[in-house]
Amino acid sequence: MVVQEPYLELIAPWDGRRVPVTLLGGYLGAGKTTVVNEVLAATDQPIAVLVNDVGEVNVDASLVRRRHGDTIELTDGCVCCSLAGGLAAAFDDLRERDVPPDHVIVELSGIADPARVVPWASSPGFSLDGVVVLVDGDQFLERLDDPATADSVETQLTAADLLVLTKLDLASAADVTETRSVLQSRVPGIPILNSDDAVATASFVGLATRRPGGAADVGPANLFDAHEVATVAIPRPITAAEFEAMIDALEPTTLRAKGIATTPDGTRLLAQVVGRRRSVTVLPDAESQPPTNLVVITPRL
Ligand SMILES: Nc1nc2c(ncn2[C@@H]2O[C@H](COP(=O)(O)OP(=O)(O)O)[C@@H](O)[C@H]2O)c(=O)[nH]1
Ligand SMILES: [Mg+2]
Ligand SMILES: [Zn+2]
Repeated sequence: MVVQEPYLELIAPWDGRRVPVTLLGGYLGAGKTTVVNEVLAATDQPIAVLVNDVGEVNVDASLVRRRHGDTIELTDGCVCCSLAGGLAAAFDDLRERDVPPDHVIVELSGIADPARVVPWASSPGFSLDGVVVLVDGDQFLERLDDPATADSVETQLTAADLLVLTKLDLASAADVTETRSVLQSRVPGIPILNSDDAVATASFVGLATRRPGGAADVGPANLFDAHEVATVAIPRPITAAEFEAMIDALEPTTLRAKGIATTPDGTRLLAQVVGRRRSVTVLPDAESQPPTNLVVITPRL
């Protein structure tokens, strides 16, 4: 539906004020939730966060909520394709609030094409502040070389107003240099920041500079088709050794997996898998973290 501007003024809440929306994209495991938490930790402003996880369980939402009350979960589908209605409903909920948040950050699923979500961010009461796409400094080149993932990664780049390199502590200087030069040749003219600089300057929540012509061409929603999302039950309880063995046994082709387990003594363990990097760590505040199933994303063959 095309909404004419005068009509839009009439139905826009908050005295016509429009809340800026940042779309935060980037491939599976690029570091989106980590960056959201860093941004929230750096400000006292009321920021609403919409978190989209494609699995049946939204592990990220609980990891964000741990530090921030104002989190809306969008689970079991991707907001750019199957869950667009859920995203619209989330914006409707925000619009009904008497006091608007200062800013909305949408953590897109790792397989979402941000360009497809742009129209929602400009619905009445909201305006798109910018599309920030994270690039995993540790694994980007590998993902771009892999025919199973190259298209998804490249489509996301095209939608960006700002690119942010993450995981610089894991990447070699040579890889970072090459990643930057590949980005400059694939999507020329899009600024590239390092994640620590971007978070420090809060480039995310005050971007306010849409790239002219950015995210214009929206192709068919097909990134999702290239991925298989499975939910695997984690035995409750499970020992740390058993959980680690379960994570180690995941297929080598696994692109992303995550889940929260509980041990016989009630300790919560968080599994994080991004490609070849796999970790199981103890979650601090056990009480507030219910265990989940394991969400596993692999290429669809
Ligand atoms: N070493 C390192 N690990 C990171 C960094 N950013 C994220 N990670 C880890 O990468 C994994 C995926 O991060 P997450 O923020 O959940 O990525 P998302 O899937 O894009 O939301 C987690 O295990 C994070 O702890 C970073 O800058 N350095
Ligand atoms: Mg996340
Ligand atoms: Zn999608």
